Amino acid sequence: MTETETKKTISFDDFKAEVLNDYKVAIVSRECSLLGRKEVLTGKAKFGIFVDGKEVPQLAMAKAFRNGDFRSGYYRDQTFMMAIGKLNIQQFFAGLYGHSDLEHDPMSAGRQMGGHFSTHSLDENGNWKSLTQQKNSSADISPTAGQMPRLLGLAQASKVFRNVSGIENKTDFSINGNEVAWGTIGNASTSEGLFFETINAAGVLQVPMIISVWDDEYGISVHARHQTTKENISEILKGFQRDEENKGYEIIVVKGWDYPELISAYERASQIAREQHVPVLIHVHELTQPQGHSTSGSHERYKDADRLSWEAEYDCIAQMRKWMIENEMATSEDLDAIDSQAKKDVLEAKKAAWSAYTTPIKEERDELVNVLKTIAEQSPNKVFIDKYINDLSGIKEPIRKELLIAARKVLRMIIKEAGKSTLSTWITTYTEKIQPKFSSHLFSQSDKNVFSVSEVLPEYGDSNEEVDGRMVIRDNFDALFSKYPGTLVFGEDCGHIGDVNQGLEGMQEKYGDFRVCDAGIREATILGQGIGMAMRGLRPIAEIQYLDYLLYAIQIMSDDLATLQYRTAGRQKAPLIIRTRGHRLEGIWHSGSPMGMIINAIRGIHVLVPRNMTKAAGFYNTLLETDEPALVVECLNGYRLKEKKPMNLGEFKTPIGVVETIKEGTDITLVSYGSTLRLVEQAAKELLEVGIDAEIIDVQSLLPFDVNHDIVKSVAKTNRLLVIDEDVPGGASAYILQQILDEQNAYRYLDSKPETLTSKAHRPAYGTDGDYFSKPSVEDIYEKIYAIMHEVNPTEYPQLY
Ligand SMILES: Cc1ncc(C[n+]2csc(CCOP(=O)(O)OP(=O)(O)O)c2C)c(N)n1
Ligand SMILES: [Mg+2]
Repeated sequence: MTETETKKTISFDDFKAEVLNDYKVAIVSRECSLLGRKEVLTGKAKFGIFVDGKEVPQLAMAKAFRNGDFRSGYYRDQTFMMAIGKLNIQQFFAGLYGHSDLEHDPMSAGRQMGGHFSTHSLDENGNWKSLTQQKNSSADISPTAGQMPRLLGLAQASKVFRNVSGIENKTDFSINGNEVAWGTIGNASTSEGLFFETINAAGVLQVPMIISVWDDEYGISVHARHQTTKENISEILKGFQRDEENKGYEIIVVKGWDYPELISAYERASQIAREQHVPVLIHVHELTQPQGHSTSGSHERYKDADRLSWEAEYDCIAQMRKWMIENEMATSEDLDAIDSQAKKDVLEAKKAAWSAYTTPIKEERDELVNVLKTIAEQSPNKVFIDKYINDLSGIKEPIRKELLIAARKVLRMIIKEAGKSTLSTWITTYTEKIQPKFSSHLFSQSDKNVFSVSEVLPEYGDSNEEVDGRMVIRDNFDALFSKYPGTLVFGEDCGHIGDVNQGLEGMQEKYGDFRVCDAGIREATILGQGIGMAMRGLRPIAEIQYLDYLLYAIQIMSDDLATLQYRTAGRQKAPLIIRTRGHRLEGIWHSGSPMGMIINAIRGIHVLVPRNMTKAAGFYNTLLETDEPALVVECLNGYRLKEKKPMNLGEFKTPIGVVETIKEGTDITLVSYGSTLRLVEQAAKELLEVGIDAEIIDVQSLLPFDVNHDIVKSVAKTNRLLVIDEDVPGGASAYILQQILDEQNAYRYLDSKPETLTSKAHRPAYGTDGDYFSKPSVEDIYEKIYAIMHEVNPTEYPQLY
């Protein structure tokens, strides 16, 4: 053999080995899908959704995927995760069973149904790992196309890292912006608005993003003819194709069963995105679903015989196998051997996963049975307790719910017996141990959480000069941008003109348009940009121009950002700041204050409602020292109000979760926040004239709420409580009341009925009269308080009406 021939043989052998290995991954993954379905149908797992029919393109994607890259995909990507080495068979089954231990189900510790994938960006203490040393997958969410906005941000981070200098710890997050963000989405899910919004935004931003559309012609039972114009997503997106004159996308179409074509398509896509920062769409069509959509239902109900037989023939693994044999990569016998080995491996790992899942619970059951036996021995209720013992002991594979039901039911029977304290201790100890498995990490548990930052008061010089509030915000941002090079802000009108209220005036000139930039009108993907970039170590501030338009983004805030720490059991974070402005100003869409809706939709994100720009600036200063996401609502009518400008810009800090008493008083506690506070202050002043002395508390932070329970201390003094809020009746005021009465037990100190004063149930009408007749006015507040005091002392405060 000549030297070249030897080289050729070696490289052919290497290639062959790689192909065989790929085949093995595909087969193992397929076997997992088949056995996974059985596990659900036999009742061991609750729900299954698998990759079968889409294995081969995922092998190709995995080959092009490098360390530092990120995936933002959906529930079909099990083969990909296996191919990049981030999901093994046992973990696959642990996820299917819902094993609530991160060691076993590293994807979500059993919090997400199987098929929702992730990797660990954080160590057990919540600190960043070096993301450039590993392959990364952002944690999946179930809402179709919900992965798209985040994908945009993950890709944009590379662009920022390549173009902005001075970012700290940069190499842990990026090597010169060479990382690609890989999206996957089902064909039917491309019907969602979020898909089109993201496609457009990435084309504008020119970011290294590669979207694979796994096209199997269906979305559950609904055929492409109901989903996509021309039934062809790449065809209708052709206008996005870049050309000599215009930037745009590279669009690639490839058959999902053509292994060699897939490999070259993915290599090409990777190169284009990685080197040129050009987004790529890969339309992978002719894919199948051998077992149908999920374990709920069968596809024979909606696919005809022709389709089913085409699917059998064009099953991507069957085609890969055929290609391997035709090209002498392997004989049919070789492949059969791989198949049968895979079956054995999967079965074994499945058993191990089941045993790991059930063993600790069985041990806990045995422990409880022993406790119950001891109690039964001394109890007049022995026969009844024995029944519980027998039932519990007879459960072959118990779950924790069954343990607690038995224990809690028995506790009721022995409430007056000696064994009671043993059992109640067992129940509380057990619950304390188990509850965190289901409830931890809604917020950061690291040492950088919001409670780790102490208050720093603003410092003022000798001058009493006051400036427009927007200047306090602007100059504070200036200080922050120079202090933290990884900080960037983007939103509608944020860049060139420095936001609609000039709070960012001059910042783009100073810090460049990668850090202070305009965005298209597309709130959901502005949010997504923020989430993705925050997940890659940057400190984005996503600006939503008006609070009223946050609704476009709230789905992503609720489904993605708010759940991120929780759904990864603390292994991913996105410390994103969302800046917006709201509360009363003018008209139906520039005066809303739907805070009740917001706080209830986004538990997992802090919600801060500063009454002026100094307080707002202080929140930004605090947040940038923490690792948590938060929404800051600036007062829309506060930018032109005068405030003294602090000297320690960028340094003073408003504490989070702490209320502030802004006027002391003895007769009634008034609780409010934001723009309404100014009216409350005015009403309180006028009430002093008739001898009513109210105490005013600024909530400042709706989530978390008054962690020191200061409001109840005030109520203990005044014995009366009124919550004033410009949200709808039963909105944020109901939440505030629940916190004060229920959490803080303020009912014990009340001598009058606790009340709320809110806006009308409709949206606020336009104009000054519209505001007066829609939102609480100074007179409304005055009279409400007066009426409460009238009831207390009718002689002193005769009825007004
Ligand atoms: C917003 C939203 N609506 C509905 C669903 C229920 N759902 C789950 S998967 C699915 C079909 C998705 O089809 P496709 O995008 O083609 O992906 P495939 O399952 O075919 O891979 C639907 C309607 C959902 N998860 N999210
Ligand atoms: Mg589909």
